[in-house]
Amino acid sequence: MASSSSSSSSALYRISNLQNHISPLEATNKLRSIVKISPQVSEALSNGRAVVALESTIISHGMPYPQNLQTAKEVESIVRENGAVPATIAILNGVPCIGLNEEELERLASLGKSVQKTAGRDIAYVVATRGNGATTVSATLFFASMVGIQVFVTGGIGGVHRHANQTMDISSDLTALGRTPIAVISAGVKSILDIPKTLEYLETQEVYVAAYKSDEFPAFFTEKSGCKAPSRVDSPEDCARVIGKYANKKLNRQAGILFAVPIPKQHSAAGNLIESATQRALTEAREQNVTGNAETPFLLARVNELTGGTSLAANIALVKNNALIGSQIAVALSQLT
Ligand code: PSU
Ligand code: MN
Repeated sequence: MASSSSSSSSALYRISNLQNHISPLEATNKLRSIVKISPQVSEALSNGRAVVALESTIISHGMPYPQNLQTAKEVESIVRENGAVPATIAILNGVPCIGLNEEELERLASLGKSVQKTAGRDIAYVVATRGNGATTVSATLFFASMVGIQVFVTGGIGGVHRHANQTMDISSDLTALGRTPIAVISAGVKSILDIPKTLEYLETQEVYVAAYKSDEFPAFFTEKSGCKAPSRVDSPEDCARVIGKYANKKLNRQAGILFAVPIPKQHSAAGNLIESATQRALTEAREQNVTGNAETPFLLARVNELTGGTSLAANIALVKNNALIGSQIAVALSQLT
C-alpha cells in the first residue's frame, strides 16, 4: 500500500490539511488505506513543488504498444525537464496509484487494451475486483483532486458525441470537469466529437475554457475547429493566475478549467487527411454498431490505420507539447505567492 517513508507521511499530512476538514491523522490514514502515492509525488506535494497529473487510458487504449510506453516515458521526461514532477495515475491490482515507477508503467503499457478502461463510474468495481484499470480523464480527475494536484495534462478529453441527440453519449469527462477544481491541458477535442455541442456542455458545467495563444478552440489534429474559444490565455503565468483564483479560498470555485493548446504547426499539416479518415471511421462505427465506451478507442485505432500511422505521430507530438506547456503552468502556479 502507501509508502511509509517519513517524507510521504508529512506529504499526506499537508495534503489532508489542504483538502479535508477532518483531523490530519484521520485524513492521512484514510488516504493511505485507499491510494498509493509514489515517494517522488508525495515529496513534491508536501513541499509545494509543481506536480502534473497524467492519465493512463491514453497509454492503454489510445496508442498501440510499444509506442504507448515510449510516449509515456518521454512525456514524463518532458515534465521533469521542465521542473515539475509527473504523476501518472492508474489502478494496479486494485490499488489506485498516483505516480508509477518504470516497472508499473511498463506493465500498464504492455497490458494495453486488456486493462479495464476506467471512468469515474468504474473505479469502485476495479478496486473491488483487484483489477488493473487505466484511468480516463474523469477517473484521473477524481484521484488527482483527492491528493491536491491542480494541473493535469492529456492529449484530448472526451466530449459530446456527434449523434448524442439520439444516443445521449456524452463523456463523463465533462461532468467530472464540472465539479473538480483542476486545470486540464488538452489539444481541444477531436473531430470524432461534436465540438460546438461539447463547448456548450462545458459552459453548462461552468467549466472555464480558454485557448492557449489562439482565439479559436483547437480540434486536436488541427489548430482550428471553426469554433471561437470562449476565452484566451497567452502565457503559463496567465494560466497560473486563473488557477490561483479558482483555488483562492474566498472564491472557492469547485468547477474545473480547460486550457486548449493547439497542435504545433509542423504537425497540423496532415489535418485534412486525418479529417477524411475520421469521417470514414465514424461511418464504419455506425455500420458495425460500435457504441458506448468502445467507440472512442475504436475510432482512434481506425483513424490511425486509415492514415498509415500519420495520426499517431501527430497525436504523440501534441501530447508532448501539452506536457511542456502543462509543466510550465504547474511551475508558474507553484511560484505564485
Ligand atoms: N480522446 C483522445 N484520446 C484518448 C481519449 C480521448 O483523443 O485517449 C480517452 C481519454 O482517456 C478520455 C476518454 O478521458 O478516452 C474518453 O472516453 P469516453 O468518450 O468513453 O468518455
Ligand atoms: Mn461515452
